Parts: sequence; C-alpha cells; structure tokens
Amino acid sequence: MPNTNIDKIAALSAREILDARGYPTLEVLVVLESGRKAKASVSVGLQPSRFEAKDLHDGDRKRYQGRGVLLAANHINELIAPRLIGLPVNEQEKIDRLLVDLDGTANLRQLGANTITAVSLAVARAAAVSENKELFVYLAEHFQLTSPTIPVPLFNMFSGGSHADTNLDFQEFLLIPQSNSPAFTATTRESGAEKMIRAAADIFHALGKILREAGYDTDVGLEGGYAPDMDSSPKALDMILAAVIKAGYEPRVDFCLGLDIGSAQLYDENSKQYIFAIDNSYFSSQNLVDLYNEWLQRYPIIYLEDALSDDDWSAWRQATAALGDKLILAGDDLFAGSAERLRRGIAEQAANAIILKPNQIGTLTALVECAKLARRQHYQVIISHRGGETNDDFIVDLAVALNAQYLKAGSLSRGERVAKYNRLTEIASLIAGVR
Ligand code: 2PG
Ligand code: MG
Repeated sequence: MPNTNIDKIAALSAREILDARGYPTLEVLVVLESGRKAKASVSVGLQPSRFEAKDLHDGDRKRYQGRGVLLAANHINELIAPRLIGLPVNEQEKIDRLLVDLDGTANLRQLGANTITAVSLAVARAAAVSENKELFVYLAEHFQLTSPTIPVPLFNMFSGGSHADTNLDFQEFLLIPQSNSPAFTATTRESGAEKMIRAAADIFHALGKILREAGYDTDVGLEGGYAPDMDSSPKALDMILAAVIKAGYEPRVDFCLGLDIGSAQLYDENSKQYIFAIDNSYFSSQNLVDLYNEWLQRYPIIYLEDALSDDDWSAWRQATAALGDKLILAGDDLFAGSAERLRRGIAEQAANAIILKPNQIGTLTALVECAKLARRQHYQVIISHRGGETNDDFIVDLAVALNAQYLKAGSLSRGERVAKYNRLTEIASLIAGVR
C-alpha cells in the first residue's frame, strides 16, 4: 500500500535572482500538495575547476554580460516541473536520478549544473519542511548519516587571487580554530561554535586595526576577507598571527592557519612552473613542496587547499607523501567534487581531504555519495561556499548532517557569508537543546 501521508510535489518554479556580486543565479520554489513550501538558491563558482559539472548561462551579451539564467529557469519551469509534479517529495534519490537522466551528459552541461543543483536542494528542503524537521535532521535521517556534528569553520581573513582586487597570489588566508582548545569549551551560556565565531570576529576586527595603523586599506574581497596590496604572502600570515595575539588568543593553541593556494591559477603548463608574482619567484612542484615544508617550520599552518595544480597528480602524490601526516591537504579543483577523481586520488594516495560544493556536482545524492566515499577512505570532508554566494544557508545544514570536519563559508563580514555562521550557531543551540 502506498503511504498516503507522504507529501507530493504540487508545483515547482524557478526565477532569476542576483548573487552577492550582482550576477544572476537561480532560485527554485517547491510547493507541496499539503500547501507547505520551500525555496533554495544556488551559488556560482568564481573560479570553477575545469573538471566540475558545467553551469548553464544564457550567453546573451545584452543581459548581464551573457551570465543570465533564463534558459536554466525555463528548463526548470517547462521541462523539469512537469516530470516532478506528483512525485513524493522525499524520494530524493529518484528525483536526482531523473534530473541526471534528463540531462543526459556526463558534466550536466545540457540542463546545467546550476539548474539541477537548485532543484535538488529545493526538493530536499521541501521534504524537511513537509516532515516538520530541521534540514540537518532530515538530511542526516534520510541519508542514514551518523549523528550530526558541528564542523569547525575555516574563517577567511585575507582574500586574494581571483577573489579580490589585490596583488595577493593566494585565494584565501584562513584562520582555523583548534576545537580542543579550552577557549572553545562549551558553557551553558555559549556553545563551542559561538565561542569560535566570537573569537574569529574579534580577530578579524583586530586585524582591521593592525592594517589601518600600518597604512593598508581595509576594503574586503568577495568572500569578506581583507584585500590590501602587500609585498609578500608571509607578511599576510604574520599579520593574522599578530591579530590573534592582539585579540587575546594564542597561535597554535587556539588558532592555526590555512591557505587556499588556488594553484591551478598560478601554474604555467608550458614551463611546468608555479609562478608567485607577489614574491617574484617561481617553483617546480618539488621546490614548491619544499617551500611549504619551510613554511610549516615558521607558521602554525595545518591546512593547504589546492596546494598543487588540478591535474599535477605526481606532484600531489609527492606532496602527500612528504606532508600528509603534518597537514590537511585538501583537493578542490583537483577533485571538483567528482567521485571518479576522488577514486583516482585514493588509488594514487593524492591529498587527504576533499572540498565539496553542491553545484560542482549537481545532485545532493551524488554529493552525499562522494562524502561517504571520502569518509570511508579517511579523507577529511570540507563543505564549502562559492565566490558567487547567495544568502541561502543550505550548506551549513549539509555540513552538520554529513559530519564534515570543516565548513568553509568566508569571512566575518558580508551578509551572504555571516548568514552561514549565524545558521551554524543556531544549529549548535538546537543540538544542545537550548532553542
Ligand atoms: C574556492 C571557492 C570558495 P570558487 O576556491 O574554494 O572559496 O571559490 O567560487 O572560486 O570555487
Ligand atoms: Mg578552493
């Protein structure tokens, strides 16, 4: 007998909205037969990996320089909606398979990864609403994940590379709370997550003061981190450490550092060299690994993302053998959220952590499968926002449900970034039973 209590999809529609940069993206509304409804929007990659699923943009230069998503919205309204209407909203896997089959390409370029992701996320949120559950609870139950946990946030302090108008080569300079520090022990008044976020905000403001006093500007980049011109990358690390101390915390004990090198952008395929313009130097893969090793002696760095280029597998193997026991070596452009590329990484012992971003992959089901594979193989999981973000905080519930070790959601400024931290503290209170 079919379960008649399960809510079914009554309507599904999409519209073009703006992301936090003022470029278009998609918002999808799901209305259920019960009358309940839910929305989700999809973020846009600023520097998409060449291996990730492909978003669909109109290409009409007269609108938003070709970045419009009217075609994608139309696919949802005309093509996808008629197939989804009447389906039980909690049949996520079936719906996701239907979306992928409808697209028919390996990289989702036909309907667009943005199109498929927006629908997939909106359906999941509607299912949670229909069961009157918090999204993270619904996701954990639906995908049979172990008990939800609060991930450690990776806070962006400086934005560089393609993410800001600065000469800093690296995309992100990250501040990483040490969850075992007594500074973050939960009390009845404040959860561990709240303490981490409060401390990071104090450090962010202390850093602003240090920068102003030293004559640097304090405008922020796309992910909310400061973006001044500087004369070297290590200087930015020194300033973060000075801010940690100024705010009353101890480097290494309370906070460590991380970098998203975004090295695919710094790699010259012809010369096989990594070019660091700011430091006026270039490196072979081996020399780069040596440089990282040297930094480890000088700085409390525990995390390097895209430390090597996205198809430089032998260099990744080398780096993992040399640094893998001292560092989290996360593949973002390297894996592009693809289970197939992760399997290659596992086989070749390349990297020890994976970044997952919903629209790199397309469906929620595929993302969860990839995360499960990573966990089985002892790869750490980092759920991440994108450069072109919206105020949607879906990724926070996803990170909690997946038991991801880390959540990368930007700095302590800009509404679309702090929206994620505000949801994280809300979930921490819900888990602690104080809300
Ligand atoms: C990254 C992300 C988020 P993008 O590189 O890790 O910081 O940005 O939108 O460029 O994928
Ligand atoms: Mg990255």
